[in-house]
Amino acid sequence: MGIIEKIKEIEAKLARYRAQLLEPTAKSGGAGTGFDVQKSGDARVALIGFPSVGKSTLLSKATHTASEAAAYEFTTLTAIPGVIEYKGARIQLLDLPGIVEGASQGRGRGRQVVSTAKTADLILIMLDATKSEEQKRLLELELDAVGIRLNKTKPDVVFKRKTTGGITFNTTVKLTKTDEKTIRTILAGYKLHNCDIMIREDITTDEFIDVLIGTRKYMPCLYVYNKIDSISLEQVDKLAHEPKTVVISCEMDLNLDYLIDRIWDELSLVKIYTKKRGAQPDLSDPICLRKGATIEDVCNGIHRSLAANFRYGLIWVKYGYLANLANSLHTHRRSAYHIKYKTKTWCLSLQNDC
Ligand SMILES: Nc1nc2c(ncn2[C@@H]2O[C@H](COP(=O)(O)OP(=O)(O)OP(=O)(O)O)[C@@H](O)[C@H]2O)c(=O)[nH]1
Ligand SMILES: [Mg+2]
Repeated sequence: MGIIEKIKEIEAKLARYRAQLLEPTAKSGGAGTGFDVQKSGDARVALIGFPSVGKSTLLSKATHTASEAAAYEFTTLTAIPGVIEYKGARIQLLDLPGIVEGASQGRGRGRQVVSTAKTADLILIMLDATKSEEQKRLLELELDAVGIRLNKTKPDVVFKRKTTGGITFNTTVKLTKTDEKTIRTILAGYKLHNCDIMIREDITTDEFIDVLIGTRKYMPCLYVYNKIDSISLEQVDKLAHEPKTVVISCEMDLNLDYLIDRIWDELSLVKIYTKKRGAQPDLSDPICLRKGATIEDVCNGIHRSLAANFRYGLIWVKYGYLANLANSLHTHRRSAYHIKYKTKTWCLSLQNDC
């Protein structure tokens, strides 16, 4: 075996060991169960951060729920839910205990905190603007360790296990960060000798292992720097220009409205109003669903039994939203639709073609 092959083999092994290292072990408390908080409202947002960054202060400011805030660390010991009411939607904001380095391995209540974070639709990583940049990387590592991938999309890889036939390997793009040999070595390491693989994105070796393991959660995240009242204007300006970042001061009420705006944008909620024939819709009572929701989801949002009996419906859409809607309609297997143009709104007529 040439030196290059040897290096590739070691790289594959390294990637596999890295993934194993991050898997929960029996000793570190198993998979970990989250705090028992009932989901309510249209979406859940979880606050993650080191102790004393101001998570509870934010919950108390942004919602009607009071969560004890104090200058000492670990003030909050359990999950405390509050509700943000915004644009007719109810967003559940979850205050969680502060986590420490090693949380994912079971330190403090870390495992419980990160398991609860997994149940959210959006993660707010709260940081203290007066502390070093290192805190951001450390928190990301903790979440990474429990399989949460922040602001990333699932790698575009099709992986199918088979019982016979060996390995078929195809790519539609040129792989620059890994290669077929490394991937085959990894498959052998996981004792996978029969499977179909189609790679449609320039992935890394670690991302390929994520696909193999299959339990990764890809979640949107906003980085929130609090306590900007205590740093210089230049520093605030620098932080504010980082991607997916909002700078705030809970104590001085700075930028909190903008934070809620950004939370709304990140959640990409879609509002749907129902109406009776010949009547105007009730605009104060929307059904809120995540982007990409299907007609089936809308039916389920009204009543469980509706989807099975759904025959046809009419939809009015604001002009610019038509493309999105048409995309989501495609995902409902029983919908055929045609589009009629009506003055300022589009009207879609939906039919169940079964
Ligand atoms: N200067 C400044 N201090 C703040 C701000 N927001 C919160 N604090 C202070 O930070 C301290 C910690 O606030 P908490 O809200 O208890 O922090 P936490 O993140 O909930 O802390 P744990 O529950 O221990 O994880 C308190 O003394 C707050 O008064 C802010 O915007 N500026
Ligand atoms: Mg707290």
